[in-house]
Amino acid sequence: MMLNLYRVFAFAAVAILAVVVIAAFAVPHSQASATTTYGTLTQSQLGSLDPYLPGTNITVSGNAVYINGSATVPVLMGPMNEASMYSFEIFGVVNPELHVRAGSTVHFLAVNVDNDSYHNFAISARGPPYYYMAGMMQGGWNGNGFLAGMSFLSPMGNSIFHYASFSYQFSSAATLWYLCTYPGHAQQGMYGEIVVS
Ligand SMILES: [Cu+2]
Repeated sequence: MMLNLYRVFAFAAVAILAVVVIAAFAVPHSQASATTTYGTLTQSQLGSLDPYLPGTNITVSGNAVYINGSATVPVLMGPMNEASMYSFEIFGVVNPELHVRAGSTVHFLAVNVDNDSYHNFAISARGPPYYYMAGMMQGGWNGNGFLAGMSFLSPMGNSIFHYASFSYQFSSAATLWYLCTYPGHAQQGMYGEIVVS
């Protein structure tokens, strides 16, 4: 009898553990790749990426960028040629609306082109208004509310640009947001909408 009771407890413990593990890996709406990779680019490497030229499955119209299937999307952070340092530039559009076809896997390559500020690029289900500590309000870039992201990237210097990249699958219809979580930046307007349909 005691033995059976132990078996019941053991089974219950394993079942609870399984539920906890599954819950920990469950991500609403979408699924991010396991890793964000980091590195640097020279000026000529950045130029050869041609971050202004829409590639496969990309069309640009007005202030919207349409991602019509799996694609590579370079994201310039803090472009010096724009009016505000609190901006992203994607295929020449400042803080564009990203319209993503559901099911697409997007490879984001975020490059800090600002010469005097840290930036990052995170994806969140939580929209504006954002507070000064936009990252803290969601528990850090990989905490609750964030679906994908990266550490802060150093400003460019000596023609060396810091980048981070990750792939993200937009698996089903959703309204999401991208933002910079460096203190004050999203609050100042460094964000944009992602419409998955
Ligand atoms: Cu920023």
